[in-house]
Amino acid sequence: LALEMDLRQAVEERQFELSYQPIFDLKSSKLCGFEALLRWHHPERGLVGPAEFVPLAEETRLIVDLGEWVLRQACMDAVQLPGDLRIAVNLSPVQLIFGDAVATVRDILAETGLDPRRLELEITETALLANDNRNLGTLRSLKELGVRIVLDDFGTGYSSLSHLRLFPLDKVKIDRSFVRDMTAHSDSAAIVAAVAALAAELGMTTTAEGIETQDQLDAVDRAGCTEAQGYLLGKPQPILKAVHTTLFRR
Ligand code: G
Ligand code: G
Ligand code: MN
Ligand code: NA
Repeated sequence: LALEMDLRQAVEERQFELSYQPIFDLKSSKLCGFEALLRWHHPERGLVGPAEFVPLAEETRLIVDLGEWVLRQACMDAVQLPGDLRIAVNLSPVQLIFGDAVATVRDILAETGLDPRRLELEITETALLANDNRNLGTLRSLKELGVRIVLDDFGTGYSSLSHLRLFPLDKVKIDRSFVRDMTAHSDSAAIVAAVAALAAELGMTTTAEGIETQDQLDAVDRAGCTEAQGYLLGKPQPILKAVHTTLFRR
């Protein structure tokens, strides 16, 4: 309850910040863009990660307001970046169900002038399970705005291959648990290669998450993934730092 009150106040006082983690194209080794990751500067606890407060923000639906702030801030930051770079924003299923996601995204794109093709919305499979038909309609309307829809954390939880053809997805992010095991277990390598091939066959690209070693980077490249993200390639950082450390490496 104390945390809930803190969180309400934090949303009002905007005690949040976005961290940006770079995402690279595997073939060209070029920077594709950044994923925006939410951080809370708690007045007493210091920096708090989303795992500690996003579930509560979802329960209390504070995530609707907070998520709108994230989207606006990320789009404002994105327009400052070179025009070929994309920005990925995580959307909670609660935003899809209880927020007016389509109107919010449309308004923020208009407000910031960001080219919709540069915005990627990351959703998890929970969002596809909950309220199937309505969320399918919402995703279709979002796509009509010109943004890209990305399925996050694929392979965990309630993954279903049918989601890949049922929902209008542009990209699949392969969960880091598979990447972690790839170099030790050929099973995981086979799964990643199969998902990458299936996604490509269905007209989607793939991002391998959680790349921490050069061996893992080589393995996801061999497996045919399109993009890679992880501590080896760049940690989440404030926008200016993220841009400076990655743009100069391009
Ligand atoms: O950055 P970190 O590894 O702590 O993120 C942990 C989890 O929080 C990830 O699953 C990530 O998708 C989620 N997350 C990060 N930022 C946001 C956000 O802005 N909104 C939502 N809904 N989830 C986020
Ligand atoms: O679920 P989502 O993919 O949105 O989660 C992103 C989270 O993963 C971020 O909180 C980020 O801090 C974390 N992350 C990013 N790269 C790595 C990595 O190489 N290893 C691990 N363990 N976590 C990572
Ligand atoms: Mn994500
Ligand atoms: Na993920």
